[in-house]
Amino acid sequence: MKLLYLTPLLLLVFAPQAFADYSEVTIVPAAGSGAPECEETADGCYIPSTVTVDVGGVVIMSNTDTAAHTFTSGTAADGPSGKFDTGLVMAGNSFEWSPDTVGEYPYFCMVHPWMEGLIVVKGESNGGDQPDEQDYPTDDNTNNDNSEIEKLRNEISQLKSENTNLKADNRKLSNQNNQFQNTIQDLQQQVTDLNAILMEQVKVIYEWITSR
Ligand SMILES: [Cu+2]
Repeated sequence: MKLLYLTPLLLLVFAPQAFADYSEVTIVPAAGSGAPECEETADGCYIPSTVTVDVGGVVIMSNTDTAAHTFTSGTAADGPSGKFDTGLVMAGNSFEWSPDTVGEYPYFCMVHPWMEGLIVVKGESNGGDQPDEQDYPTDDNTNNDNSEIEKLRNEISQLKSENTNLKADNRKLSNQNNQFQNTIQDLQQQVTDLNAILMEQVKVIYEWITSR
């Protein structure tokens, strides 16, 4: 039954991973895209030519090509849209853009206008891909939790038996204490008796002395 209560917590913990697919994407220019014809290929001039990322995710624009390129939002036909612009990215350098608005953002290269790509930004709460079954806790996770609970149960029963032992010890000590107290009372009684006898003798001796 307790597992049923744990399940919503587990979902909360694991839910963010459900969106991990789109939290970070990397775009690179196709090798040799400084010259036209990449636009004729299936891969396009930016690879991948269409990427999907969540709002708040990160798009890494990495220039792995030998030529300098830009990643500029907008289209070659209409010009820059102003959403993002890497400026000229030299070979080996990169640029990060974190989208904060859902939408489709075409982009192009200012130097090589045949280079065009598309970034699709999705919201996490609506429009985002539904998390896959695999993104929820798997049987393995559940088993881990079960073994965790089993461990705790064992610890609890160990502590309980320890507690029982301690209680038994406590009772023994308490009995011993009672016995000691009885012994003390007996001894005190004996002392009192001896005192009485002593006083009686003192009286007898005193009477004997004064009678002489
Ligand atoms: Cu370019």
